[in-house]
Formats: sequence, structure tokens, C-alpha cells
Amino acid sequence: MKQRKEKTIFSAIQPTGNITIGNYFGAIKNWVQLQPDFNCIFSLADLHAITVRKDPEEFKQKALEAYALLLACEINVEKSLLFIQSQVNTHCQLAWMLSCCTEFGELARMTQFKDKSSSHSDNVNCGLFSYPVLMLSDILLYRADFVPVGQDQKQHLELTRTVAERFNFLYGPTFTVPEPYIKRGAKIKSLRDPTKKMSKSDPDLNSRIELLDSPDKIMKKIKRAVTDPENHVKYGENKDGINNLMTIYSCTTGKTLDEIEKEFDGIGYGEFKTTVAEALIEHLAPIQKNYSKIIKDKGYIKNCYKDSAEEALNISNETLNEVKKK
Ligand code: AQP
Repeated sequence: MKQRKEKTIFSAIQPTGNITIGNYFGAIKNWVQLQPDFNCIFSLADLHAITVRKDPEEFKQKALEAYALLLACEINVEKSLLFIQSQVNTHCQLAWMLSCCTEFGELARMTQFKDKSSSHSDNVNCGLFSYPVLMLSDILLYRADFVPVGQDQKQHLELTRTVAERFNFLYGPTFTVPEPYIKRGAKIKSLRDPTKKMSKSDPDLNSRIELLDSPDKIMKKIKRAVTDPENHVKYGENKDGINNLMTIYSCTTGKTLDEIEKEFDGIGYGEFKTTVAEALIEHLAPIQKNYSKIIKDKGYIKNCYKDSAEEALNISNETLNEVKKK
């Protein structure tokens, strides 16, 4: 990280599957835009991802691909840190110490634990329960001022603030208490059930567009997207499918919802869907082109993640040592 800015932002993404346009428009695209103004510390959170069982070889490969894809999306390792969480051992060490400053009842209240333990009832492991402590340690190690959060992570950030304040109160000022950085990114919904968010681990492949999907796949998935019987491109109630496609079109073209309604006045869903798919294909083409170059250069990828991990270790060790001393 060459230039030191006044404020630091921390954010992470889990390599739980292939990165989707939900992750891209909701998080990664904003990360890219934050780089000129903040010290940006980004992490590929592989330790978080293993709360759900993974095939080891496939997981390793997916993590490497996800890393390369983040580089292809223009996360710039000259300006920002982009490291793989398991390569920086301070995270687990701080997580243990801070788990001793976190109440059982606080973790039991986390709605994400309740959701995930019911959707993975065959494997309700302790990691699933204590995951928020690892997450708050990720943030506190870098003394992040801001953390971009969506609705689903607000509770975890509140816990981060509570634990930081508790530690500071008990042992003296140590941690920066982070503020939420309200995300500008859109919430992208599943193409098959637009009341749910688009997720990279959704078992239905047609529910999501992955950043590396071929033009043909993108066209087919958008064409099959659930809509409503109205055939009127208008944003509104009970039109979750069309609202979602309008949001995707708005994210790819920069057009407002009003402009989109005007553009498609009197035009049916078939033609609208083709236009959305074409815009998306065009938008993703440069990322796909970058990715196909980067993924061939394993040496470059390795240098990027090694350098970032080294620097992340240096920064986070300072915090960890202070905590140990206290
Ligand atoms: N559908 C979405 N729309 C907007 N933003 C989204 N994000 C995820 N899905 C959408 C944002 O992507 C960032 C990284 O997410 P994550 O990998 O840490 O976990 P997640 O939010 O649980 O993402 P997924 O794709 O749904 O993963 P799985 O399927 O493993 O649970 C976050 O900033 C998130 O808000």
C-alpha cells in the first residue's frame, strides 16, 4: 500500500463460490471507487468460508480464481491491500483473545447464526457460532475507521463496536471503534426468486449471473428471469423481478430508473430482457478479458497475495502486540 491516507476502510469477501454480479455491484465496484480516497484493506475471507464444508481441492482453486477475479475487477495492489485471510495468522490469534471479551448471549442473538444453522442443520459447528468474533477481529486488527456494510452485516458491525469499546474500557484505548460506511451499491436479487438476494452459493445456477459467465449463458439466464404478467417495464410494488432487472440495467448503464421506464415505454419484457443482457455482456467483457490474462500468470497472482499478506501481517502485528501487552 504505497500512499497512506487519513482514513482506513476494511472489507472482505468469502470465496464460497463464483463471484456474482450481486457481489460486484453490491461491493467490489464500490471498493474500486474507494481506492483513491482511503487506505483500503481488502481480504479474501477463506477462514470464514469453511464454516460450511468444502471440497479441499476445489476450495483452493476457487480461492485462487476469486483472487484473480478481484484483480481483474481493478482492485489495485499498488494502492490497496488484497490478502488471503488464512495467510495472515494474527486474525485467529486476536479472535481467540476477543472471544474472551464477547458474551455467549451476544453471539446467540446474531440472526445470521440463526439463519445459517437452520439452513446447514447437519453441521452446526462452533465456527458458525463464533464467526462474528473472527469478523470483528479482521476489522479491529487494521484499526479501520469505516466498514462498508449492508443490512445483513449491521448486527455484526454493532458487535464489533461493542467489543472494541469493552476492550478499550477494560484495558485502555487500543482499538479504533469503526463506523458503518453506508454502501452505495445496489442489492441484486435472485433471478429465480427475486424476493431473495442473489447468492454465489445458491444451488440454482439460473438464480445468478457469475462475472465469468459466457455471453450465451448471460442471455439465457436473463431471458429465464422471473417477471410478472403485466408486460410493463415500471418499477413498483409486486414487481420484484422487473425491479431487479431494472436495477441490474441501471448498474450497468448508469441510467436512472426514470430514464429506464421512459426508454422502455410501450416495449415488452422480451425486448427489455435482451437489452439488459446485452448491456451486461458489454459491461463484463473488459473484466473477463483482464481475468483471462491474469489467471494465466500464476507467478503474478502469487506475488500479489504474498506481498499483501506480508504488509497485512506487519500492520496487524502492531495491534496484536499491543493487545497481548495489555
Ligand atoms: N445480491 C447481492 N447484492 C448486493 N450485494 C451483495 N453482496 C453479496 N450478495 C449481494 C455483497 O458482497 C460482499 C461479499 O459478500 P460475502 O461473500 O462476504 O458474503 P455474502 O454477502 O453472504 O455473499 P453471497 O454471494 O450471498 O455468498 P454466500 O452465498 O456464500 O452467502 C458483501 O459486501 C455483500 O454485502
